[in-house]
Amino acid sequence: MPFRFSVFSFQLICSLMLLNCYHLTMASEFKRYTVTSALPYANGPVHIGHLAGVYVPADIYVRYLRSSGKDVLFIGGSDEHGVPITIRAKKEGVTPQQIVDKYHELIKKSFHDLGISFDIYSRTSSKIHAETSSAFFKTLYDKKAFIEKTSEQYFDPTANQFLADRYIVGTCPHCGNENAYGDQCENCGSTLSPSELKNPKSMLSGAQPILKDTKHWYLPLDQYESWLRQWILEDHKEWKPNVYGQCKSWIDQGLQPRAVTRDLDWGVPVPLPDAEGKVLYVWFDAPIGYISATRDYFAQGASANHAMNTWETYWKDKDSKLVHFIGKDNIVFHCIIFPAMLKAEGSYILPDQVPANEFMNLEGNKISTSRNWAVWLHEYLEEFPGKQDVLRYVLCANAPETKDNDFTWKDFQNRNNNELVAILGNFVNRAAVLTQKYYEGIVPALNNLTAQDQELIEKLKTYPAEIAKSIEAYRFREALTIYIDLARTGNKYLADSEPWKIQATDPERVKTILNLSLQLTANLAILGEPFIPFSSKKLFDMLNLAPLTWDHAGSYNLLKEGHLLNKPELLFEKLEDEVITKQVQKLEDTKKENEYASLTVKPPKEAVQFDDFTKMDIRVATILTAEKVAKTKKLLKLTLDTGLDQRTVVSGIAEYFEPENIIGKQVCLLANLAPRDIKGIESQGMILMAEDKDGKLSFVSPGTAVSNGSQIS
Ligand code: B3M
Ligand code: ZN
Repeated sequence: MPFRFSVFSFQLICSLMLLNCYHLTMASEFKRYTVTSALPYANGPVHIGHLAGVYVPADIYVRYLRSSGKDVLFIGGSDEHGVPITIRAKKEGVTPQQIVDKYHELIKKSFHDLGISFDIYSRTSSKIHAETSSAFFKTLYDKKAFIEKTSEQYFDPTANQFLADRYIVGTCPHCGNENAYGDQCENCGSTLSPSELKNPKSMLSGAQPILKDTKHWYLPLDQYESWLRQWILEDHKEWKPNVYGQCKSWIDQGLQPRAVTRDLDWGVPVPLPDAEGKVLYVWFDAPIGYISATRDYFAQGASANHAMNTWETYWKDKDSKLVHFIGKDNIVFHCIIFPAMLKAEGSYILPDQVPANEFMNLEGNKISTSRNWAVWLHEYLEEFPGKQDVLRYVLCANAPETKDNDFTWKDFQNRNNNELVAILGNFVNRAAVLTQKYYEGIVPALNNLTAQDQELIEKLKTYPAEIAKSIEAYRFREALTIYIDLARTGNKYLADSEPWKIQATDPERVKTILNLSLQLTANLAILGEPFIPFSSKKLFDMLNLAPLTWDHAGSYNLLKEGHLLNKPELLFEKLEDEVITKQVQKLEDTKKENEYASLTVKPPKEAVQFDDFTKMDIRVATILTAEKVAKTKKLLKLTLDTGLDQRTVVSGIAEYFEPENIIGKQVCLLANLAPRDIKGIESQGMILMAEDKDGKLSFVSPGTAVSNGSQIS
């Protein structure tokens, strides 16, 4: 906690100091762009947190660059190594390769269906990646960039293998949680090392692990400290405050050598003769995955717009701008460790920008894969067919660019209904429908321009540069706000000029108004492409135009007089409450399931002697009357026929039973419990109940009717 606090307070200071510097980077100094987006672990599907943090902003950036005629290569792929994958495989009783095959395909398809426009979506279990990453390691090894260290690590003598931190469970030294992992306690959130756990146990065999010597290769980050200090803290003051702040905090704490190999049987084998059973650490090979993906792309045959280059152009040419889109938990790896690796290798360029986002929460809680607290992309695509742009829009409008943000279904509905439908859809629809109605879909003439028209034209001209400026500064929310403002301007223009009112009296004026409205619609199609590409395509189709690039935007001459439009289509539709309620309900169900799953059977009580048991006089009795005890929620006042007498018992079961439904029921009664006063009523005994895992109560009754007063023994 104190560590996190210091990062946070530092970020605050930075945001104040750096607010002005961070939008100064200009796009124009570079000849081409190498844009990477974090490689998701192929051990589960992708959710809205991944999208808002990484893929939606990266895709907006890339689409904008392409539309601006820039040479850009957009790289993605699955991260298929690492312990979480082997754990998942073990749990499901399959091989790690089967796990990654399944999720790689699922992730790849869902990205494609959302319109994330990778030039390549590769994977790190590929041959080309094994080659690229082992060659990288070998180069560093040959340059003597590593130090070798032997240290004691936990070893499972039964399973005969070294244990990754995640494979060790034990008691947390901070909170006493008995199921803490070797790297982290999920109960109190502390970061741990396996040696801190009390009673460590191997998750593989349950055996108590022993300490055993093992040799590993380390990247001596301490040797890069002064270089990193200069390169980040001095030369990259324009980095986002959250990124810069985390880097500063890491560097100021002092950097330590980091092991880049592991004892594990899943990963890229360490390419050295004395390294049997050792693989590259996943965070060593994964970022090299960006490079292997680029090689993969060129090996498969690059498309015409890249074919004049080689993979090396994008990684070694100083005129290439390298940009890493990541989430905040990946900052240290992309800003410190990977650059140190690249620097050690010597022939690569370094990232110019690392626009990391903070986290997106869901309905007030942290997104969690293990607790299924997420909106999964593949499920969204199934449940909201044709609504890719709504999700893209909402995740950008609410992106966690400077702080954690919250996704709520209510906000999703509001933004769809009040912004996409009411502002953008409404404007475009009015322009298209009126053109159909008055001119059978033919673009009317632009006649004399009034002051109002001139004002619109002048304003329109400013939008492309304004939106571009925000995108180039990685302020995608701001860019989207400006974009929607253009549609708002269009609505205002129509509302002020009221063509529907003057069509009868001044048809020539109406032609100009609609011509300009259609020109504005064409601009909305161009400028919207990075954000809402599916709707942009629909707009171009509606306008019967081939898609236009960014440099056309700002013009009011995109549609010629006499050009025939296609039939108008609705761009967006209103989302009704039922749709949203269903999603909220789904999350409520998940919450209940989680609560239920977290309850466990209570541990056994201490042993008692038979005599202790026989002291209790337990008898069968029948409920004669039942009524709620006034001013209480839980209590029922019962009259029981015990065979011995009729007596009153107060019982805390009102939340589970309606009084009228239990009359006549036979129950078991602890009859010799000393009478107690409950809410002013003398309760003479206690009814036995079974309590379920989730707290639900039911009666303990004899299997068949027996006479009241029968004893239980
Ligand atoms: N797979 C971690 C993550 O999803 C990781 C990113 C790798 S980027 C090279 O948080
Ligand atoms: Zn703990």
